[in-house]
Amino acid sequence: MTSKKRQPLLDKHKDRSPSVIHRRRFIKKSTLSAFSLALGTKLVFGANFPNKMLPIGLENDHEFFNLPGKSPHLIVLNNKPINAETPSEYLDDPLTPNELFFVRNNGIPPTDIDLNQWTLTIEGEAAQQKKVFTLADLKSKFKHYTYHLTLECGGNGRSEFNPPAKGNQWSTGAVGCAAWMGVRLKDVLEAVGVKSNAVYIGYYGEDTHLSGDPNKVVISRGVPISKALEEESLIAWEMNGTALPLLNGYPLRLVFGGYPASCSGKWLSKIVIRNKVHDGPKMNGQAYRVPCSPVAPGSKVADEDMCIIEGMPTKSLITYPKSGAMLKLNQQLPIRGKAWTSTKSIASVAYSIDFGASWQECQLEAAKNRYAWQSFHAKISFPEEGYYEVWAKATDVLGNTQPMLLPGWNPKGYLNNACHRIAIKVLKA
Ligand SMILES: Nc1nc2c(c(=O)[nH]1)N[C@H]1C(S)=C(S)[C@@H](COP(=O)(O)O)O[C@H]1N2
Ligand SMILES: [Mo]
Repeated sequence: MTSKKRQPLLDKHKDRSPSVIHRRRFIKKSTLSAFSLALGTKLVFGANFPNKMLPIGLENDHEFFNLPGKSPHLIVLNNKPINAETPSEYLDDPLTPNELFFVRNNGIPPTDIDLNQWTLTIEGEAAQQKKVFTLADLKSKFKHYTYHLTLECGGNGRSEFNPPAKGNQWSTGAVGCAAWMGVRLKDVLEAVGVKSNAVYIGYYGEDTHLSGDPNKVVISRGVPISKALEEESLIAWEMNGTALPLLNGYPLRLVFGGYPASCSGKWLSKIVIRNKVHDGPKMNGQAYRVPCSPVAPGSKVADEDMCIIEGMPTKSLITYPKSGAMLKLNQQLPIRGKAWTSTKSIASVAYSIDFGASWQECQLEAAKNRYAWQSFHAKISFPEEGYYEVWAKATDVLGNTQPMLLPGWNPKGYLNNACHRIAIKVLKA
């Protein structure tokens, strides 16, 4: 395992003070000139630069690593289990290609998969009956649907937490949007029969626990029955027109746009319809939960004060250019990106080149369907040569927007929807 982890921005300062995320102070002149020296150029709008942050022009590049069926451009954070994220500049396509789609495994994917033997069992206290479907049954008995659905790991952006949160140190790339094809979960559940006391569904997959113990369940999460019955909630076997990659759940998985991707069970073999909140591994304790009320950074929070994450927050990512791009003062910089929300849709995306002192609107495209990400773009002119950062901020139709710095600290490092930023150097014309 030779992949180098990306340096979290805030950790470099080893400053554990909670004031870091609550207050912005102006940075010192001496710090400013040190930054300018290291960058080899002037930090324009440096006076607006948030205290305790490092210009991203000073970040290190990552090394490449190879995964089966995956692009060498993915950044591998761990290879047992496999966890790999997509650099922001590789999320520029309207739909994320399969080989660039992030991977978040908690265990070991199944091997020797026989499509003729694969079955999906539906059962549970709130199921009218137990039913077993073959893949052929699912494909022939139900109508097929395709939706563009954004999947984002609940821990995406964890690397910016301070104090740090344990777990994969995702930077910005545990997200992607693909065209998923399969059958509606709703149609399958209704064919089995959902009792009126149904509260939740839970999934089981065919991956193996890291311990190798065949009786240990790797992860078994789920969603409220209302989410399960939404039109866009799929049992999918195709991603962007071809079979799911093995690492993304081949041959069958759940896909719930808008919810933490941990709900979208891979290598799917069983769904339980529960008469209470599902209680499989990683539904309880601290996993995929955040404090029910905000806590001070670094707090210990009792399990009973933690609440299950449901909708993911409104967020955006700049996907072009790559951070560190250079241009001349007489040129305009085209920028592009994606914005997504678990509410209805994104209403606007704005960019700033002066650390949030002022914002300009981007052009925004409509979503293909609910939970699909939306593309945005703009053309930027810069007032003088030097170092800049371009920041992007999305706002959804309900008015939910993104904070510039890490929002509510939580023990496991979930739900970071802080604005994304890229470094730009403007040279003499
Ligand atoms: N069976 C199974 N399903 C799983 C997981 C897993 O480890 N095993 N990981 C979950 C988590 S935490 C995430 S973020 C998503 C990642 O989906 P992807 O690897 O296709 O990007 O799958 C979810 N479904
Ligand atoms: Mo996840």
